[in-house]
Amino acid sequence: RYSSASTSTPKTQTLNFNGKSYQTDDWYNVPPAIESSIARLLHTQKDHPISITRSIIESRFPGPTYKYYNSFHPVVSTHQNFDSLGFPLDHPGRSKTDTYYINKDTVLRTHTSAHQADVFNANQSPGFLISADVYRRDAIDRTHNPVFHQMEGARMWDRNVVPNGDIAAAVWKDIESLPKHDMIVEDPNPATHAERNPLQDGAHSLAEAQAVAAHLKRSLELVVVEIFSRAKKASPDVSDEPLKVRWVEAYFPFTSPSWELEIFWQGDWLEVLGCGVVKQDIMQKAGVPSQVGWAFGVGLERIAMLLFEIPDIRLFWSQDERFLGQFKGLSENMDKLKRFVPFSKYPACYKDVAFWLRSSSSSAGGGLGAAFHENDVMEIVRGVGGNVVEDVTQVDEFTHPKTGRKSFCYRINYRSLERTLTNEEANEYHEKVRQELVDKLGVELR
Ligand code: FA5
Ligand code: MG
Repeated sequence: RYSSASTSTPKTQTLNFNGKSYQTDDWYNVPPAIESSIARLLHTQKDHPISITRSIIESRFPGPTYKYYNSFHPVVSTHQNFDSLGFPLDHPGRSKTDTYYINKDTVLRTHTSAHQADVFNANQSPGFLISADVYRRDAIDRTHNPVFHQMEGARMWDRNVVPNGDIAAAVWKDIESLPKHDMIVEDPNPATHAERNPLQDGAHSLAEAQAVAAHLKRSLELVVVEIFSRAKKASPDVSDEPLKVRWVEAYFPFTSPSWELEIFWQGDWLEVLGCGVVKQDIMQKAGVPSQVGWAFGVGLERIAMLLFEIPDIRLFWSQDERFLGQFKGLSENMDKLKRFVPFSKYPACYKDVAFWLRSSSSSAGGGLGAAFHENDVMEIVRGVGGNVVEDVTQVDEFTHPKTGRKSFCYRINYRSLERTLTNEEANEYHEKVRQELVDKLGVELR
């Protein structure tokens, strides 16, 4: 699939995705394990829990009001992923430490919002859902994976089409046709807050923002109700801890006001989605200035974990029959959902690595490109260990009182989901990690 542009110094390559070729440059940072995930398409894989979760959420947003898009390719332009959404040029999300680049203008999408503007522009239905794989250089733990799936949802009302141009009235009328629910939801804040969660002055009246927010929140709460009633049916024997759900104020460059929805799960608040009232300049730039509405982006793994009680996000990538076999036939028979029964965990193997930073990268802003970023450690560990790494945590940080040099210690938990790792194997992985930390980050091992 690769063809080197130059045989002597294969610095740039031509990569082909989705019938188009791309020339890599020195922004290219996609490791093979990540690139090979592109072909997996878990969200459309029959009987896969991610795909089942997608269908259940879709059932809460019926056609023809909502149109579904499930086959957008993950290679997108930086314009789609960032500019069309109003990300400032210096936004940290654009950096190589956070995002996988093919070249300076092309990325693996970091969120399904990358397709918002195009679908707004196509203007084929008042609402839509986009489900897709997304890619981020991120921490590694049981709820974070560098490849995961999101569903984007949006609903618009057209100022030129609603009776008397009254968006608020039209939205409240649509709220009335949504089911009610009796789930308790913490939502202590008013719809807007002058500093933290501002109304888009000049674009929407307060009444409009409140109506759109109410429709958005009710629609998403109904998703939670749907998921939990199914989860409960799937494991009736399990203790019924009362469901705790809350709305939290949030910030996104492309919505205002904005919120995140959190669900209390296994002793902690788990963020499942971000959402808000779409900024009017996004609609303007997308060529649909008279549309007003909301958008959300939900993490499908997070919802699937709640639905099936799947304890570790890496399991979704398992090809093991003990995993996949538990979901066979469910696509055709969604009422037969069963809680996931964990197969026994193989033993954990913890290894620490401690190192000094190059002196130039210890101080903030020390040398262009030299700044130390934790995601680079994560990426090296992931590149070496792949799914054999369960998590990576920083256990120590130290600044030498005299020299000002910084040192860090990370603890890596090596544990396979499919077999017992021998200590020799874990050592082999760990030795490679140590070597790459030196080679790629220039650290000095302690
Ligand atoms: C976004 O990605 C926004 N695009 C969401 C949005 C859409 C806001 C439309 C407003 C309007 P965020 O980075 O918070 O937001 O991610 C959304 C969800 O993806 C999170 O709530 C979480 O459920 C999931 N998620 C984020 N990072 C990971 C990860 N590394 N692994 C698994 N799930 C993740
Ligand atoms: Mg978030």
